[in-house]
Order: sequence, then structure tokens, then C-alpha cells
Amino acid sequence: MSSKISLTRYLVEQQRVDGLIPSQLRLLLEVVARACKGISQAVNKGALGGVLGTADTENIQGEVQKKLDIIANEVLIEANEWGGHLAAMASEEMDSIYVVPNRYPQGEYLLLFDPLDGSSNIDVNVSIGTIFSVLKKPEGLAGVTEADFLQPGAKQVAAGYCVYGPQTTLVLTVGDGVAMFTLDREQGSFVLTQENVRIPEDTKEFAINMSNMRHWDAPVKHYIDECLQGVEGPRGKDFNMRWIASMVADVHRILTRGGIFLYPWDKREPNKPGKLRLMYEANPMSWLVEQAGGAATNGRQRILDITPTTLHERVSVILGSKNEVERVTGYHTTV
Ligand code: P6P
Repeated sequence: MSSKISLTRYLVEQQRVDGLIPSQLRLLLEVVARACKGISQAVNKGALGGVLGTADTENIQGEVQKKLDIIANEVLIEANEWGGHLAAMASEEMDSIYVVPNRYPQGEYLLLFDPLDGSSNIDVNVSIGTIFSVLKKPEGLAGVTEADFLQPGAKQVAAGYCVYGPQTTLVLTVGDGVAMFTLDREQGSFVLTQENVRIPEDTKEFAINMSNMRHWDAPVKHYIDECLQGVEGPRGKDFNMRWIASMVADVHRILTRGGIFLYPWDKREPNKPGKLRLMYEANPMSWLVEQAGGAATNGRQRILDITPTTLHERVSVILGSKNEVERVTGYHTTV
């Protein structure tokens, strides 16, 4: 008797035991996982699949889209639009929301995603990933609009990512802790490989793009400077640094062994609160991190408490080991 627990079995048991996952949400999560398997196949083909390089188009962020950005977006739309569990979708790669066409039944959930985060790493064979967030459509009004999506991250009913690295691993929370599933390519299914993931409250590893140092605000400069002083400095210990420039990969490392990730506001674009997007990058990652015992703020408040005003708004992100995040956040009122 195989001791392997598939994603399907895990979700059925979560539905049966805890009632945490209504059947429509379970169906949605299984469809998203299946779409991630398809994206993983496309990513793994690389040059052999003719999927590398740019698509010569730009997204709403004004960023040149990679071919795989568009492929991944299309895979997620096509996989999810017909199932009857969704009312609409929103994506980093689409200017406005995608309402489920009338030819399909509409459901009660809203799905948001960054279909392929870390695109700058695609052509150099470094880990990338899909990030997703699930909200419930507000009761009442018929139809669905962008305003229905503008809910704080604390309202998410499911969140996760799939990292396409040496392994393809799906990481998921529905509010009862964090579970990790590794793709068994021989069986073609995700298998539970870790549950009740916990982030150590302390760490010696920080992740930030150091090339932006001269642009940071004082609290972040102060924090990183203390880390760089090492054991001789006020922290009394040496720190290590990692920066993969792929949020999914950096967050996966932090969920696996602890650490702190910072993409703070900087004065290169002072009118933008940060680089990363609130709705489909920071919110799902923040919920996962909190569910694993970590913390996530924008330097001044809990990210999950932020009420969005626009679909693609950006945010400053400080997340990971609880005590480090609290230290940096504290510097935002004292430094
Ligand atoms: P930089 C990828 O483009 C991304 O949105 C995140 O995945 C990543 O953490 C960040 O941007 C990297 O930004 O400025 O270091 O290239």
C-alpha cells in the first residue's frame, strides 16, 4: 500500500475532516495544480520548445513580456474558465479582469495570479514560478467587476505557488498551515512531501537586491548595515545573503529554512510604494509566510491588512522569520 498522499487525497481529506475546503474550492485548487503541471512541462522544454525569449509585447506594468509569460497566462485561463467554480480571474499579464464567458457557468470564487514570476530568469535556466490567490466574490450584486477583487489579503480563502526548479513543487495554504507537494513526473501527480511547514523565528540569512542600497530609506539601510557588520557589530552574528531575483524561489527557501526577504520602497520611483504587486504576489506570499509562523509587513503595517485601491497596485515587502521582520518594521518608527 503506497504511503504517498496525492494532492487530490489531501484536499479531499481536508474537505472531509475540517470542512475547510468546500467542493468548489477543492475543484478550483485541483485545476490550478493541473495547469501548473502544464506550465512546468512548457518551462522544462526551454529552447527545445521554442518558448524562450520575448514576445515583443508589454504588460500593464510596461514590462516586455516573455513568450512563457503569455503561454502560462493562457494555460491558467483555459484550464479555469469552464469549470463553473470561478466568476472571474485577474493576472499580472492582463490589464483588466477576465470575466468567465457566458457560455460557461459562473462560480463564487475569484482567482488572481502571476502566471510566471521571475521572468528575467527564464532564459538563464534559474527557478521561476506561478503565484496564485483565491478570494470569494462578494455576495449580492449580479455580475463581477474589478471592485469585487479589491479585498485585503486577510480575505483570501486559498493561496499558493508552484516553483519550477530542480523539483516542481506546489506550496499551498487554505488557512490551516502550509503544505508542500512535489510533482512525481512518473505518476504525473503532486505528492505530499511536507505539511505544517514552520519558518524559524530567527535567521542569519537576508534576501535583498543590494545594487539598490543607495536608493533605500534609512530604516532598511540601518537594518542591512547591521547585518553586514556581522559578529563584530550590534547583531553579534554573521549573516549570509541570497538574491535569486525570483520571489517564488526566494520565498521557497525562506519557507524551507528561514530567512528574511526585502523588496522595500526606494527612491528610484518615489511615487510607487514598491516594485512587487500586492494582489497576486505580496498577498499570497504573505499569507503563506504567516501560516508558517512568519510575518509580512510593508514596513509599517501587516500586508494582509492593506485594502487595495487598484488591481495592479504595488507594495513594499518585508517578509520571513518573525523576529527579523519585527525588527525591520520597528526601525520604521525609530530610525
Ligand atoms: P530585481 C521578478 O521580476 C520580481 O517580480 C520578483 O520575482 C523578484 O523578487 C523581483 O522582481 C526581482 O527584482 O529588481 O532584483 O530584478
